[in-house]
Amino acid sequence: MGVLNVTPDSFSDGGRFLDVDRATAQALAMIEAGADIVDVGGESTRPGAAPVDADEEQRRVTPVIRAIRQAGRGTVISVDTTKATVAEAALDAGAHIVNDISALRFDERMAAVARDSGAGVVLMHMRGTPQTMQQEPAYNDVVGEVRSFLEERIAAAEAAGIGRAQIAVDPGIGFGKTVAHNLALLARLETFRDLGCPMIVGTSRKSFIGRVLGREDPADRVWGTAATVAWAVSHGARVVRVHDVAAMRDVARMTVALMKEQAT
Ligand code: HH2
Repeated sequence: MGVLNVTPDSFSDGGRFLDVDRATAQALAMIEAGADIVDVGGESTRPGAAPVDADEEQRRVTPVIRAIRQAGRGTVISVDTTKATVAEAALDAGAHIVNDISALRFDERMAAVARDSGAGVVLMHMRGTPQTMQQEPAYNDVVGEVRSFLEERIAAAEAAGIGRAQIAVDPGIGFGKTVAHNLALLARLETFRDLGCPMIVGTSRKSFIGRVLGREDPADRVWGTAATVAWAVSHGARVVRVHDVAAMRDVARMTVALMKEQAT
């Protein structure tokens, strides 16, 4: 899954793809580089980011989604949003998946949008909101608590009429977690794979990699990202959400080749 942030303030690619033509060109470049899914977001979720109103968010993402669809390569498109109106407009423009970092909690209409459209839904773990999530996050048992949260959100989605086959889960690396929490979650990824829904993992260029390696600039975190992608794929991730599609596709494919060999 290639990341495309149509925002002025995303931590890694903020401000680069605000213009529809540039965003579309980046989407096509990621598809060319082997992305199976393009994840289009119009609101930064980095810690402390300013919220964006629904009209503005919709104005950012829908033309880009439409343009990707018109390019006609059959690529799956996800929309990274917590807002039902944005999700509806995005699905209308041709998106297939709602990637909701709040796991259907921030907008009470979101579950109905997913149910009625039949779209795929990503349920991600986050503590608090992007504004508050990094204020001294604390857990007694981060792995157990994230697992329980995802179990509860799967049950809530199913109770709202969303089919099990529509659902994917994500432990939410970097969302209300310290470096130690992120490493613990990655070290126990099978726990979330065993929930029985496809697992997505998003580590790309995130600050815990910067902290482990002493890399301030997100662009210098690509090799650290590669280690986490190989790890995630070999521990059950079905989808990895990344900025550096060409490089990470090779990392993922090589890891899969080794996994197949190990299984024989
Ligand atoms: N991470 C980010 C945004 N959306 N969605 C899922 N499912 N999983 C993730 O780990 C995830 C996500 C944050 O990264 P990015 O989009 O690159 O930056 P920003 O939030 O600053 O726009």
